[in-house]
Amino acid sequence: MSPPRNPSVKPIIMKTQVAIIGGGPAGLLLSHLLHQAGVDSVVLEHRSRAQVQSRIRAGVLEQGTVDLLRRCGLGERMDREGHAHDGMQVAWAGRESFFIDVRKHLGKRFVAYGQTQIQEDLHAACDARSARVVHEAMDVALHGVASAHPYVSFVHAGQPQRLDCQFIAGCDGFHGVSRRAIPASVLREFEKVYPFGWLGILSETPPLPDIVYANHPRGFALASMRSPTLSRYYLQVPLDTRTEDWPDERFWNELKARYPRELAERIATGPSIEKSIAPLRSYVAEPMRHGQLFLAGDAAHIVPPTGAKGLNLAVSDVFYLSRALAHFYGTGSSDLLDGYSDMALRRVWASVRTSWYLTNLLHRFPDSTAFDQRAQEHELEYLRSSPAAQLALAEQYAGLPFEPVGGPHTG
Ligand code: FAS
Ligand code: PHB
Repeated sequence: MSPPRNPSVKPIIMKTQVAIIGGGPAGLLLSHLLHQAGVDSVVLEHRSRAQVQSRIRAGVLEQGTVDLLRRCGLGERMDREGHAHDGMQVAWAGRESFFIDVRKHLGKRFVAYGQTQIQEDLHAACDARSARVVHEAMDVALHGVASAHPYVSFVHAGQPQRLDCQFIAGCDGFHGVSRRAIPASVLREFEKVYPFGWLGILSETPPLPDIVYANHPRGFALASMRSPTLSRYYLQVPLDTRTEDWPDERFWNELKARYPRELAERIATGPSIEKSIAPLRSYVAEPMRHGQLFLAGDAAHIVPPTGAKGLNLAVSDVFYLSRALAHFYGTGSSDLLDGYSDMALRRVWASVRTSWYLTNLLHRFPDSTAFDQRAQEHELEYLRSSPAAQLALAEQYAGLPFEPVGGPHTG
């Protein structure tokens, strides 16, 4: 909570072309891309830089994300420390696992490189260009988003401030304030809450060579990594689970129980250095634009992490939005801005569907019937045995190409 304000104190006025709310991956990447296009922005983040940096979240980057980070000069450490994968393993009901070879099917790869590292790289890029990022910006409020002169008010170090701008980018995540600036009469919301969460740990142990998804009668499990010496594992747990009920030994025993023996025996155990629980939900807000306000990333949509899409969707939103804003400032035309929401939502819904499909395929639902169980097993058997089914999943998992300026059908 910000310190009490003196109402007689006049706010300090700042000016920019684009006000960005939120200094997570979406906000800082947008700021970076706009800077490269010669567009000025100011980022308002309500947490400290250290708090933002301390988050442990996503870990898998689609080919499109990898290519974009390289193109905009943010790929050097990712290429040095990231781990490129040709595909992922799926293990189910203790049977031998099978490999979905994304590279064979599509000639694409995906890279395991943590969101934490991306955040560090984005912060370093901000420092290198003396970007205007205000951390601990409190009481952020949007004003006049449907007018020609929108602005953002906030308090920093007890001092009221006002940021005059032409556009506002809402990159402040699911719990941010930007989405709430869209009138309820305009906003359409779509939500699906899953009856379980993921208990995740980070351990300084050598990971399995592949990312391995497991569907087991005891529940879903996932083996991933952050580096050759840093493993990331997840277990499906009931929604009322508490981390304190899961000491490391219990976690490791349960994780091994959900994998086939030949994989379980290769899981290196050790003390956890981070342990947290994330609920699973699908959420989409439409439209992703209202007046001069544009939503990007988790501010507009949430996907269950099963498909490793959340961070990648934030990147594609920001790519489309930065391209549209650069086009406006370069030509005066707002046609790409007018098309932003529809273009971003086409990709959002494709990822929401893929994440929903994988969540239903790989998790055990408390209320599933014997019929549901059989259908799930035969879907898994179809995926194991059908190259066409694997190609369809690989295409979505590796990420569809970003749409060109004219939209999906101008090839
Ligand atoms: P973020 O939430 O990352 O960033 C929003 C920023 O806005 C934050 O820094 C916040 O402090 C700030 N903010 C909020 N309200 C504000 C206000 N009023 N004023 C100013 N600033 C404000 N995705 C995957 O692909 N794989 C995963 O395994 C995975 N695991 C996840 C685990 C958790 C616990 C969570 C919450 C998400 C996970 N995600 C995962 C999704 C995650 O990676 C997001 O997709 C990604 O962080 C999206 O980035 P942003 O849109 O920038 O939102
Ligand atoms: C991760 O490494 O955190 C990760 C990998 C794959 C997923 C989700 C998360 O589907």
